[in-house]
Amino acid sequence: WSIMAQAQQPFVANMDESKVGNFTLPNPLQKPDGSIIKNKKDWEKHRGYWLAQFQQTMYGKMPEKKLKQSSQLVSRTEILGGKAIQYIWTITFEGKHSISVLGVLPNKSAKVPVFLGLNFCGNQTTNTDKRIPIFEKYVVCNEATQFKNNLGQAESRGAQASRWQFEKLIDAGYGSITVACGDFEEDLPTGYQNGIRTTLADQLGLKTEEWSAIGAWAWGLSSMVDFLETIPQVDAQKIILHGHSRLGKAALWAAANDQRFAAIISNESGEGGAALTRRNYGENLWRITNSFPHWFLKSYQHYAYKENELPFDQHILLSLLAPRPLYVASAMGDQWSDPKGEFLGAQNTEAVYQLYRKPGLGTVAFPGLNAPVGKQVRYHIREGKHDMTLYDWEQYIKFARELVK
Ligand code: GTR
Repeated sequence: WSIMAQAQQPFVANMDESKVGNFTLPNPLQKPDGSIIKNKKDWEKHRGYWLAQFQQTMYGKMPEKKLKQSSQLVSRTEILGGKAIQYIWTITFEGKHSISVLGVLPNKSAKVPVFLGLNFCGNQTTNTDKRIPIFEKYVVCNEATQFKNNLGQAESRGAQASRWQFEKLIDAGYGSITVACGDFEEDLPTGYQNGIRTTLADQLGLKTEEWSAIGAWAWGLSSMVDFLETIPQVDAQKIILHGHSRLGKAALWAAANDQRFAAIISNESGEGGAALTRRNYGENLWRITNSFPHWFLKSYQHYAYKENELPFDQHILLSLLAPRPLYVASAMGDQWSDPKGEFLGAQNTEAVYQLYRKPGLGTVAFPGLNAPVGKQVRYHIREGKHDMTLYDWEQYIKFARELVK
């Protein structure tokens, strides 16, 4: 069977652990000349090499220039019985591209740590408050009554509220900040045309094909840090970045490039996220680059069924987050994301975390259901489907309390 013939067959994901195949992971500490990095100083000199590999092969370049942002407070409203203030801001980059940011912060003047994450389907899906404008761009959600032709309807208010848990966060002393990923780039192959890769191409100094939708979302997350640094109620040293699924992939890429994120949570980010690409289980490189060609550089497709030739694997992306707290989570009912591959991605960061005298996962045994393992690098697999649930949030709040001080 040639690779071409294999790629032309209808895709059937391997879900059989005995058919995963053998592979050797690249060593994050090994330099191209074969020498091995032994301390954090040398790792810090070398990490740019790995970033460049991911930039050239997978997610594309990241713009280095900072843009001029102007922000406008659209509304400020007491919510949750006065416990919290809901903010809506419009941010405009270089006078050319505007986005809408939703913030829910405790109703007090002290600076608070915040959870920051992109949402899939518009800020109005996080909460039923009618003041939140309905997102008017293309979204991947399409449930019959809530969305029509991939556009949010009035019924979409609060449609994904369980993924946000604002009240839990407020009660625990955290704020929450979110933006729709589509405000930076709509999630479809032509999305770049009215996204920042096009509207800000001159200012950012990159051609659209030099980077990707995941790159654009990741850049958006970094631009949110620039913005949050200007908000007096936010402790910008304590931004906990989270992302579910494709937005988890973007969160990991953002935090690899931008060290200002204090901690990172990858919720079921799967293929192209926390899961090892060399494991043939669930979604694979061929499938993801065919279903979502805009997420990565075009050239990434060349590694389909040649994953062993990749210069890196996703454990190295996760290692680029060291020494910051990292939480990787899976769901039993989400085999498509390859839970074991996500676990191994997290586990194989150990060599780099140890350079900082930080424990990695500290176990090679795959844990049972709803039984988090690790400390600085943490992992759980919960029961249930592909989602971000109250159970997940309870673990993330605990993680933030213990490690983001
Ligand atoms: C799936 C995709 C996954 C994951 C997921 C999601 O269709 O195959 O890689 O990103 O979508 O974002 O929910």
